[in-house]
Amino acid sequence: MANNFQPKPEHKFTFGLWTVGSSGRDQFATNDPIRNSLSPADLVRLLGEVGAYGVNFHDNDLIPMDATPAEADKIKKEFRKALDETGLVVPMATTNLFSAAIFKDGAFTSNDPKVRAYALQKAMRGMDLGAEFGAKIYVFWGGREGSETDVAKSPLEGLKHFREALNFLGEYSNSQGYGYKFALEAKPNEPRGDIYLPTTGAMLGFIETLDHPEMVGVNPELAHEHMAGLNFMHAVAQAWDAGKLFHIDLNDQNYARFDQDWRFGQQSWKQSFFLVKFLEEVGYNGSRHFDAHAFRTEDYEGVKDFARGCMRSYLIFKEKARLFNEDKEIQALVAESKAEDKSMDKFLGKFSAEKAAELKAFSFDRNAIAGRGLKYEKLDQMLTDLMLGVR
Ligand code: GLT
Ligand code: MN
Ligand code: MN
Repeated sequence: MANNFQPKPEHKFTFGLWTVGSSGRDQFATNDPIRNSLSPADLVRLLGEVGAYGVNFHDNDLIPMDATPAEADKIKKEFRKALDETGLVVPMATTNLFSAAIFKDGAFTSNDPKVRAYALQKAMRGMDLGAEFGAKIYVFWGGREGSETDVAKSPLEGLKHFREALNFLGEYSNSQGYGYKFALEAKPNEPRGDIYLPTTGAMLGFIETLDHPEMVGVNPELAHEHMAGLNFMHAVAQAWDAGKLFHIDLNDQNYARFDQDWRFGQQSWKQSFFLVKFLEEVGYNGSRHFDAHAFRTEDYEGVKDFARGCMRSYLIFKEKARLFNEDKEIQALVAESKAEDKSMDKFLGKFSAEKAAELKAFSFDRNAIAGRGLKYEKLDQMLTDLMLGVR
């Protein structure tokens, strides 16, 4: 039977409450929302209907900031009921450390110790809430951790404070027995002029300076690396290589724009193909989280189209990757381009003094090696043909 690209729980497709719950409001709009807010429980039902596996949330996506304890209890009960009804799970939770006015100049990296302490308090409470619903991954996206001007804020101090906060919260997680893995999400700018630790690569370097680097990894987002003009799959590969790919935010984005958070697969077909191929080949086993929004042209039927589209595109790329790997002509060219040649084995790999001496004495035909065509043009066009359905 033809692949019908239906999402199944084993695909681990998840969405944030803030993604399908987006009202379509933007900076240029009047206050009237395009889509009326749905309750967290109704958003879970919507996700159940389209076939998602899980739902993630910020503390305040679930419980509004000023809710009374009684209101919070009611929301939690309804949310739990919707999870039970639909079978959805909550693999990840996070704290909103960017919307409230108090975070105007940062949360963990604010110069103001009261703000830093408040941010820690909010993060601990958010971790309690996530743990209540079984979350095992805790994301930190520091949207306000940065500056527009460096006149009075030091990036060095910022890093020190960010490190202190993560060390504190790591100990908190352990002291409560939550067993969280932290996933740090980078973004180069927006809402700040510059955000500290702007790329996944920067995060990976920073993690090694923490007290418990083993519990901290990354949550790379396609749109954020594309904003920085980078190759997302390469960033993800580096995270994987470091054993740090704890979570991933899939969406889409034109290069060199502000954060667009589009439906996965909308724009960057080829990059997304290589990404999915990579994730499937290495056996990434975490959530495929869609951190994206439906266009503001849409009603809730359009939101469902958006969510289904994210998952469908992922499964199409996965199928195309399978076809790419099973295509004999393509694979013959891939093998040819790699120029497998055992004769160099004696020179490569681990250092030894003999190896080095022998290699230094060896004579290479540099022009002959350089003159070999690699057939990437042919292969790449074959991929285009495959993607566009004419192969
Ligand atoms: C916000 C941001 C995302 C982050 C979310 C987690 S919130 O929508 O744009 O990239 O992943 O805090
Ligand atoms: Mn984004
Ligand atoms: Mn994100």
